[in-house]
Amino acid sequence: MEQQLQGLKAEALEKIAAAANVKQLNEVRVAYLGKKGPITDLLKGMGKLPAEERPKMGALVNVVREEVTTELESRMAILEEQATREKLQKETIDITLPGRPVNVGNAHPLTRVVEEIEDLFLSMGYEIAEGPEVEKDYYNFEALNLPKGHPARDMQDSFYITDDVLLRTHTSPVQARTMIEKKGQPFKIICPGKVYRRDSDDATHSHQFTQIEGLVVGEDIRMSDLKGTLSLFAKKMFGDDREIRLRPSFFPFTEPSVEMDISCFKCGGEGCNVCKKTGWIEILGAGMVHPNVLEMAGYDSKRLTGFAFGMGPERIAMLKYGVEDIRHFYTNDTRFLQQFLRTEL
Ligand code: FA5
Repeated sequence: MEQQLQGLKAEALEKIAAAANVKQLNEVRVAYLGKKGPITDLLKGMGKLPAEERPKMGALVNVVREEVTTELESRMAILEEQATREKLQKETIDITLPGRPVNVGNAHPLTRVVEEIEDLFLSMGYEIAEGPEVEKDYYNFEALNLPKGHPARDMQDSFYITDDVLLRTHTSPVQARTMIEKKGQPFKIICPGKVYRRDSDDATHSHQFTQIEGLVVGEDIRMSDLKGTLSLFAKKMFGDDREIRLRPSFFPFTEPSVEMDISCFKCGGEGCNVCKKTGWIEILGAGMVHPNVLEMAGYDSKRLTGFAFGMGPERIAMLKYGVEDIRHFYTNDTRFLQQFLRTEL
């Protein structure tokens, strides 16, 4: 039996040395040391030996088993290291390969313009107000001094839902809503939002677009306050060199009413294709709040006055970034939108 044991040991050690990889070595382990292996068999067969031989043989089997195990473990360490090395070699990264571009989302250019304008007015103590896009005729027109049948309604043809409900044609209804909510108290708000008109779509007109309304009501609010505020706005959006010009205009809800132009940022006022050779670009409508509008919303127009303005961020974004067609903002063409990823706006 001792001879058989030594034979087994030699055989096992030979196979361990010959194992070329972890898998083969594990097969050797199972074959020689496993429950059904020959060494276990020998241990099981000990019962058949004479009692005096058992301790000697038992010790011998254990020594052989330990020797085989130790040899197996050290071979295993070598093979495992070899396997890791081979794997690493196979997995080397070619750092000269160009990386795959990752698509990074970004705020829409219109959102950026609106947020920039919001930031400016928030820094001057304005609050941001909101109003419904599906609006009552009363707030969209009547409360703004545009009774039914008023000819100025034609300038803002609307989408009617019923005779008295429509998609708002401008953000000005938020003027009336806010005044009613503020119950005769002074305040400063801007209101960005979507508006709708039955305009035919072209390069500068859309049936749905964005507006930002501004309204300040308080004691002793004057036209010079409006002019100063708008001048600051123009410089912030278009650069310190910009001048503004107020031209007389007409809105039923403001008196006097003006339209504001900025000096052309491309030619500086000399005349070019952007400003249609006039040196000026129209930006927004504004004026002093009409006393009727104040009174209808419960304000004492003798004590408090106000100014209001309404602008189209699309037009501002078009001027700021040189976008030649308003429809680019709505078609979600990534080739258009991606230009705003790369540019530091
Ligand atoms: C108004 O809507 C007034 N509510 C503005 C106002 C507010 C005046 C407060 C006085 C006091 P207007 O119709 O001009 O005014 O429109 C204002 C701006 O909206 C325009 O200067 C333009 O920038 C933009 N706009 C008007 N129609 C369209 C359109 N179809 N597509 C894109 N932008 C438009």
